[in-house]
Amino acid sequence: MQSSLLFFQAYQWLASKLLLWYKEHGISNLTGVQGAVNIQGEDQKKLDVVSNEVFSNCLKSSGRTGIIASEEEDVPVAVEESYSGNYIVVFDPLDGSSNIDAAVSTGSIFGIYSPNDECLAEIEDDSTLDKVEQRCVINVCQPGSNLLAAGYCMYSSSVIFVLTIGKGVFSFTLDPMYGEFVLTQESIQIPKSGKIYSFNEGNYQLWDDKLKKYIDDLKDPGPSGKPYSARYIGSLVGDFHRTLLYGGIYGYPRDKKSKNGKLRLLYECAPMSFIAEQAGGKGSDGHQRVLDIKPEEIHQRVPLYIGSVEEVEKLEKFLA
Ligand code: P6P
Repeated sequence: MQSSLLFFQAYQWLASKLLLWYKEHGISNLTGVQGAVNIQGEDQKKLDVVSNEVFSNCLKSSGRTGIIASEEEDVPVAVEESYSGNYIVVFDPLDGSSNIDAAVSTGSIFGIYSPNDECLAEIEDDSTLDKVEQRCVINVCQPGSNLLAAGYCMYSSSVIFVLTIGKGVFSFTLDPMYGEFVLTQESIQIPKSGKIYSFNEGNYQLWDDKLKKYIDDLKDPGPSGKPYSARYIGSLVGDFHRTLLYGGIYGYPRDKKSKNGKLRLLYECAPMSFIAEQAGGKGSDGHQRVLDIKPEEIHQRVPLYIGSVEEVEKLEKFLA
């Protein structure tokens, strides 16, 4: 998959730069806020802007990408005709960027949707898409039927690139000595269960009673005498990667303030759910597969519960 390989290159460049910036971030003047607010209403960090430009430029020059939709852009952008390909690529260039100034794990997430000629034929090149054009992008970006590839890159104690193209989940680790990603895990399988839950319990009072009962149940030591352990980094990529390897469940529920939760369907929940399912796990909004959700708009938010199949199914029983 050409576009996935392009992500390797983008990640390679970005990861090596991030590693350098992380090491020198105090003097590279790349921490802190950019002074702008994105469409999500979040303060844009300087590295949010830099990483968005890196991925956008890499994808635009690939010759394989027709449209890009980024968490950092208000609307999707069509690639200029002379460089344009067909794939629609959605991405969150730097998720968890509020952690940057504390040098805590962050990551980039992407999904690649299959080409749709009639949709692309409608779209003017190198322009931000108008409402009609956005509608055709939404019609193409059906996670359950059209998501061809998904992956993320985690920038942490090591830089790890995780990818699926629908034939299992593979991870690659950046070897800083050579500046290359090397295959480190093949056909990753999420443990069927795991006694780790990853929720921001600061929102507990805002959750509905069924969810509160579920969380309370996890804390009950029960006959084993051992309750679940709580782990929460506040970075989806870091929390998901731990769940992928150790098992358990990550959740970002809806609450009284955020009726659909916080995470975005197209470039966070759907790619992560595709990876989870490819690894034998599950991604749900509490009632249905995330991959069965029909998107209504580019930055649509949905509740997300993802991880070990037995843990997600246990959660779904409490919410039924
Ligand atoms: P909260 C980061 O902003 C993010 O989108 C995810 O990476 C992370 O899991 C979540 O939001 C953290 O949100 O409300 O717990 O700070």
